[in-house]
Amino acid sequence: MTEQVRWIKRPQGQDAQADRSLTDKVSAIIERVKGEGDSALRAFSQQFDKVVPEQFEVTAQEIETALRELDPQTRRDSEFAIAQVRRFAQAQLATMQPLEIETLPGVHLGHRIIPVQTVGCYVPGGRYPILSAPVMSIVPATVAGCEQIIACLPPGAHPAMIAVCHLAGAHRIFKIGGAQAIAAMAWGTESVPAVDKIVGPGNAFVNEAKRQVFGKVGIDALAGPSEIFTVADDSADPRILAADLLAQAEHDVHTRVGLATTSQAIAEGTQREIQRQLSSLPTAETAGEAWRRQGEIVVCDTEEQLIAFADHMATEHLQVHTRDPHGTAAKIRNYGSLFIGQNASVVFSDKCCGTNHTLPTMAAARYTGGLWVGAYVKVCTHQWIDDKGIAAIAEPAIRQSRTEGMQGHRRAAEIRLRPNEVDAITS
Ligand code: HSO
Ligand code: ZN
Repeated sequence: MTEQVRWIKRPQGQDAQADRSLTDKVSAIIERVKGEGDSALRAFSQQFDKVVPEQFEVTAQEIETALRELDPQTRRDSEFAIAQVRRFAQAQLATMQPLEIETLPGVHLGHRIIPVQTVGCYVPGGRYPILSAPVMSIVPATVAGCEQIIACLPPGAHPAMIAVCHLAGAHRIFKIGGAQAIAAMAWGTESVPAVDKIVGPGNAFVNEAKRQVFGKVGIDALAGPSEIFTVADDSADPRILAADLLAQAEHDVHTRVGLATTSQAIAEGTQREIQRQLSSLPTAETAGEAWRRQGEIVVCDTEEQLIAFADHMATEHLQVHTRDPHGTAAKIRNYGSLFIGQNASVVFSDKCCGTNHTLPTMAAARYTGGLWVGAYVKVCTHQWIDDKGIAAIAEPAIRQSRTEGMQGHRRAAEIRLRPNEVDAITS
């Protein structure tokens, strides 16, 4: 694929290999929290956050203060985002229906949609106090009907983040950050209840901790740095392409931003626009470095090549700026979320249009979509079989068990077929 295209700007290549010692550092943190509970949390809080909260759980009083200090317009904007995310999650949940079906005479199969009982939402600190982050992990949990939703955020997080965790519907909020927060939610401590599933993005420590506790608890996904890719034809506007690429580039110097276009003029125009816009962007230090390291622009000959390139990238956010964006979009299969047409900027999903902004990165879009209400429920099957059904399925089950040498299984099936001969079959 990549041989067929012309590169206007290539990324510098993947960032340096992950720090191998990270695995060991994180497993040491998890083991200590698992063994020592709150006292380990206090030690790690001191070590990493340089502060030890008097108590880890945010009190009702603190929530009240955070709400009082929240700027009223900021509160309304967060409530708007919460309402949109809730509305879309409710509609998505409505597509998940229980099922009852008789697949053979007397063989009744089905499934139920059951909420995960307890979820832990990790809310990252980081460069910006991203108020939509708690909305994206907490609101779908409330829609799914999870009984207990807890949120953990670093002790240094802005109080507005606490206020939004509360507004989004968290039942309990804890001032614990990093790998120690993940360990606490996975194993439980004196203060923190153990949860069934942990969701939400975080830094490299948080990610590695989620990887290590997977199995003890469920996790949503492993989040890497943000990514944006746009496919465009000659109808696109380089000023808008550049603005969207730089918007995501300001997240982090590791953000991966790219453009594939069938137009040489759009490619060159976008490159010029990026430099022009960087000169006045207040976050240019980060965005410019991300562009320098990871930015890429390629020119393709045909729309088919554009589509193949997009599928190859399997990017977190994929924007489509072509004359027939719906037609182009329909042909693409690998993306975390798709932004169809010039109006659909990633920023709207990032903040408030209602789709979830927690999306697969690092080409995970080949095998999964993003965080959604479905991640907070389990689709659990059941079956019931009446006498007619036994006639349909017992013989194949008995033969299969015998073939496999599983005589216990053979008996269990056979006593259903000949209930009057239970003693004989089982001796
Ligand atoms: N683009 C980020 C989410 C976000 N950006 C929120 C700004 N606010 C997720 O990839
Ligand atoms: Zn963003």
